[in-house]
Amino acid sequence: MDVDGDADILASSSLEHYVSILTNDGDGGFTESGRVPSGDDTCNLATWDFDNDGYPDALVGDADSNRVSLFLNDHHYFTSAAEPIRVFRSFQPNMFFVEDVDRNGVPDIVIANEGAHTVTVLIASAPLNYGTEQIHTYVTGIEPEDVAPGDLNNDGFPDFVVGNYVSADLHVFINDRTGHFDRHTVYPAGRGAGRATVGDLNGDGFADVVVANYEDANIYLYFNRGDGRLLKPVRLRTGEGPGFLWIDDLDADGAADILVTNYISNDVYVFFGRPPAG
Ligand SMILES: [Ca+2]
Ligand SMILES: [Ca+2]
Ligand SMILES: [Ca+2]
Ligand SMILES: [Ca+2]
Repeated sequence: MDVDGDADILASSSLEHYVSILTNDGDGGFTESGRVPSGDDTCNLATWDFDNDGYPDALVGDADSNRVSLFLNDHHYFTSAAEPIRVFRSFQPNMFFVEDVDRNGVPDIVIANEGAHTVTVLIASAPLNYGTEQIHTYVTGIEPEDVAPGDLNNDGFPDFVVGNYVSADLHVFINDRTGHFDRHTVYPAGRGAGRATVGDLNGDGFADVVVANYEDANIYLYFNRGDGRLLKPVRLRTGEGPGFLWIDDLDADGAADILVTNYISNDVYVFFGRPPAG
């Protein structure tokens, strides 16, 4: 948030109606240095430098007021940025991400509308210019909870995956290289399929997908066939209520690992990948 090279944090407080900006002191400590107004039910936030001034800006979703709001960084930790400069309508927004989906050099926004069973793709023609003619809506499964980007077919254009909680499936939307996503494939998932994330689990250069099945207490690993299509999933048991997922090489042995946060059993599982032979 203050472009000093250290990782900063945005922490949301639904009860207090703001999102705290916690800046890294450089020695592992964090100081609250700003607050972005939010709503009654902050669902997600994302940062990106939308106006190219070198300072990350904040996109804040509020499921209660059905809005996703864009706040510009005023270089003083948002202290004077009380009003969003753009508000995007949604119906119970859940997760969203920022990515340049049409590769025109300008960031676009993709929002999962949990209450509308759709995903909205907002394409900007120029910085901050999200025109109404460039809003595209795609039907998902029932209650899309998460939407996550990744290039599934290695064509250089971001695709995205959607975890649908009630229909218990995974939708994979492939980019047609113009930022449109008219093609999608549905894969069965478990009960309460919610959080989904994309990463290369087996190091073959193709992005794989992990879905957390909240009510089944497991995760599904879908390996990429090498053409953007996914294989039948591998199941791994987790704690109760798996939610947040993270793919990274946590033990630095060259193989991707999976971290899962279990909301009901209140613990964290880490599945370590097998390092490449030799
Ligand atoms: Ca900025
Ligand atoms: Ca773009
Ligand atoms: Ca792609
Ligand atoms: Ca792979």
